[in-house]
Amino acid sequence: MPPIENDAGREQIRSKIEELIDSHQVLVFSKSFCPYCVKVKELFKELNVKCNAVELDLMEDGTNYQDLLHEMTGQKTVPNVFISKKHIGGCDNTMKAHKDGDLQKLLGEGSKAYDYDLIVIGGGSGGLACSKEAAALGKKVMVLDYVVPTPKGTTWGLGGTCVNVGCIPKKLMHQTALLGTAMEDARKFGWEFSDQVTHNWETMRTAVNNYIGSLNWGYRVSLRDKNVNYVNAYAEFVEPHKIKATNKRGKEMFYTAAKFVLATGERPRYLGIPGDKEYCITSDDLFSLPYCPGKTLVVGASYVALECGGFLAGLGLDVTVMVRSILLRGFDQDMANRAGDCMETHGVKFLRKFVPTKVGALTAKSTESDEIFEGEYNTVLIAVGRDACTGKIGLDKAGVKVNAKNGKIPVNDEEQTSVPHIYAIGDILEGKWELTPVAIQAGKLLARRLFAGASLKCDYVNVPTTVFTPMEYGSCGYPEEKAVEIYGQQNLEIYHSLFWPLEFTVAGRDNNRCYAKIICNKLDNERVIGFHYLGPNAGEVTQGFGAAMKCGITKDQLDNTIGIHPTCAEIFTAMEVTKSSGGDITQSGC
Ligand code: FAD
Ligand code: NA7
Repeated sequence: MPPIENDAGREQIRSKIEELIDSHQVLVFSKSFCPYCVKVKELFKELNVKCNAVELDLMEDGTNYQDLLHEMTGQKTVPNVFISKKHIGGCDNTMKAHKDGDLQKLLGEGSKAYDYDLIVIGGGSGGLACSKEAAALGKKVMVLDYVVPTPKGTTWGLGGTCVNVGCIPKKLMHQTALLGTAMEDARKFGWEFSDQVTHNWETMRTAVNNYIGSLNWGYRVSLRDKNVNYVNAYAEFVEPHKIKATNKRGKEMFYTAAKFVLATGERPRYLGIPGDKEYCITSDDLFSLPYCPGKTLVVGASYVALECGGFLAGLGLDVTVMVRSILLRGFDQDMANRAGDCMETHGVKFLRKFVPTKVGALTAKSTESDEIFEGEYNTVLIAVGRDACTGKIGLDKAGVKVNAKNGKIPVNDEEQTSVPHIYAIGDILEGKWELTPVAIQAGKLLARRLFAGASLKCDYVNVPTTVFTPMEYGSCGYPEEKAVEIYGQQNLEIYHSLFWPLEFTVAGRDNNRCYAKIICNKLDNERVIGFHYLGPNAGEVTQGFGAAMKCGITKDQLDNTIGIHPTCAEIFTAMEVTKSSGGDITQSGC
């Protein structure tokens, strides 16, 4: 790298150095091979203090940085250490400051300059995990959580989407539907009960919401036990290190912190057509709906739509799903269509290639012709995607960059935003999974890196997931289309099989509807790069194979695994038919 040629270049580097110093409690300009630098970094590790090292030898313009540091501090050598914006010096000075107790004082003062070491905005899956972990590491932490009511006025307690209006009520209502199917099966197994079996929406809703209430309370208690200061208020930045918190009575408070984590999640999108906010509900309203939704139109075809449509039909309701284009965009399409077919078998109607144009009396238009559809429904449930809650939290005042197209926040592999002291996790991240365990893992690991000198990053690869449609679909790794795009059809071997769960045989249902598929990379020892399962208990089945894929399981290793009989999961230990062979995949016995 040539020396800096002009004043503009010099000023640019100076301001980068100043920004680094300002935004890190401990900053070490270092060289990766220097033993004195290693010693200093080790010291901070022992002190459990996050040390941010700038390795000058690994930077293209590292020499220029070193020259300017010389100019700014009078010190030419590395390590060149700053704590809470104060220049400490090199290795000897840092060790001496530690011995004299000055270092600890400075570290303390750094955080005392702010009200908190960490403020987390959003008390959902990611925010709660991160704030509790940071507090457990001895940091002073505040978490703010506030639910903006839906257009219908629905609101809920602490814990975010998953607990209140996502995974938890969804899975419990899915279970309610499965019990209905189980009751039908039960007659075939000899259970005798009156023909008059009905479902009571209010009883289910009350039971589910009581359970959610207990979880809300549990979260409050655990925040208190862990010394996290929880504030039920809406937070927005007013300065890079300062937020305004407005509670539901409109009272404003201001708080500052050295670091921030954004975990504000997403909220359902509306259609933007006449009547949508007035007449429609979203998943944010459904789980606490005071009345049974009755004849329902679900608009949208991704997993929230199919899961909700699936369990409503399972409760015996008349359900139609309006699909704009395809089912489960982003998922393996072969699997998505099979899951859709099973929904049809279980009574869900599909209205394909239509989009609504007006609600009240519902009108929709075809995406392919001039055809107009009109229908009457008791409830229209919109599930056409979710928007990141990043537009009204003052990110412009903090300088955080947002993708203007979708409101998502781009971060580096340490969940750091464009502003070094502000981090983001969970559903608001650009290009990452929108799943509770992912938000939790990212939040926990982030706190450990920030406050315990840890280095482990959240691994977003091979994340197992399950769609809880009436026939559940579990997957891990690549969808078939994506695998083909990346590796080429000729380099893949796909093994597949239909199967009939033993439990379904006596019940006499869903013969050869369940399906298993693995995608193997021929260039890499037939390593499994895609796992797909359509059948009962998909979450339970997929979890273990997710662990196996993390360990890099190959087809050979699957073949050498002895199955557990009689189960559904054992199908993966005995997959012989390749898709390319076109061989028969129907199953008739064990
Ligand atoms: P959230 O949990 O959404 O939490 C964000 C919190 O921040 C909310 O409480 C919000 O009100 C609050 N907030 C927002 N702005 C502010 C502000 N300015 N000030 C204060 N508070 C604010 N995931 C799974 O893993 N499995 C499933 O089965 C599953 N099912 C789902 C079903 C449905 C119907 C939906 C909608 C989602 C489902 N998810 C599922 C996804 C899962 O719920 C999310 O991935 C997860 O909740 C994301 O966590 P988060 O911390 O990013 O945000
Ligand atoms: P997704 O995954 O964003 O999918 C949105 C679905 O809605 C998809 O099927 C879209 O069809 C459809 N859509 C979008 N806009 C419209 C309009 N205007 N009319 C009709 N249909 C439309 O949303 P989800 O709510 O299922 O899930 C979002 C996240 O929440 C998910 O990742 C979970 O983590 C929780 P398309 O395929 O684009 O034609």
